[in-house]
Amino acid sequence: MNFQLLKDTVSLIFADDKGLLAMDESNGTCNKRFEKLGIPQTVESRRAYRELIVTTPGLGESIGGAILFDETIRQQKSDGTPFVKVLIEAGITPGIKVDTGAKELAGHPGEKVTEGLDGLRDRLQEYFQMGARFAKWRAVIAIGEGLPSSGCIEANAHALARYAALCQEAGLVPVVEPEVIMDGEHTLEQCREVTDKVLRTVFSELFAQRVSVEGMVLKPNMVLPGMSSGSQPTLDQVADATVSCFLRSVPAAVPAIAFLSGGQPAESASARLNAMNARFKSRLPWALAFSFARAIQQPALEIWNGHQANVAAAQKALYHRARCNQAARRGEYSQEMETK
Ligand code: 5MM
Repeated sequence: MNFQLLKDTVSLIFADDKGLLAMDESNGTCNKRFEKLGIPQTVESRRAYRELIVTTPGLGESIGGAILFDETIRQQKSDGTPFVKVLIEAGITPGIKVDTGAKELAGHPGEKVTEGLDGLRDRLQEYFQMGARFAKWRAVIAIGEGLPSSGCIEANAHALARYAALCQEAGLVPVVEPEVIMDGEHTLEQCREVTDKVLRTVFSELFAQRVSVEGMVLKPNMVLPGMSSGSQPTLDQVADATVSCFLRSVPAAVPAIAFLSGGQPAESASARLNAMNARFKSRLPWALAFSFARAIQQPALEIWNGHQANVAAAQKALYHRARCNQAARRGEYSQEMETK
């Protein structure tokens, strides 16, 4: 394992309070987002949209790494320049989603396990040669009546750890994403309990598989009540619950925590990350950063709406959200940034 390379990659990605842009939607998810807006669900539409993202002027000021999907890492701009080259020239490290999706977990109705370990060692070597320097794997944990089960948490944690060990062997930083999803009526406290249990199990498996936690990134959910709970916690309540949960369950040796947004409105995701950094940054062992997909992309996608004429306006929106989240890393984000 080239431990120095892993550490250097993490430092590079999160330097200057930058974060990650998740643009690793599988074709199914990308098509669903296009369908809602009436955008054609074709390879060319997906390529054109990804070209819009990677060519956004100034994106590298606040985005240190971009997570790509297998289709995207092989694509080029309309002039033939590979996306990977465009990103590297913009100062953005390319990464790759390597799981093959969450599938029904046998014997556990309503629960899923993420697959993709078969052949992973060879795929990682290929992605490294293509220029990727980090990889991502997402596990999905649902809260509900009797859920999550220990079987689901353990199966997902074990797979995350096996994936992370293979990544480090290949020189890729593993971005370990155990997502406790926001669907449901659960309370903030229930989310905190489940997130705590999931993180403890994940780190126990990571240590068992000899993953070097200094050379990884954790990509977790924020601690939030379920979307159907009707509860609207304050920024301070979210910041307190999330940070106190992580202080108990995430080793201090982990260099960075980069949150997913999970379907929160874009401005809420920025404001909540900001509240955590404004209140606790100087006392935390790890950097608190972002790895948002929807909370960075959604406004830009809606403006673009499949039309070439809207590209520049969409890029401005993307740049703006990325800057807001960089400010949130510094605890300097404010509502004024949205109205200026
Ligand atoms: C981009 O969405 C990723 C999942 O894609 P598929 O379900 O299509 O495979 C997802 O892993 C994403 O990286 C994270 O969940 C963060 O996205 P959000 O939108 O929650 O910030």
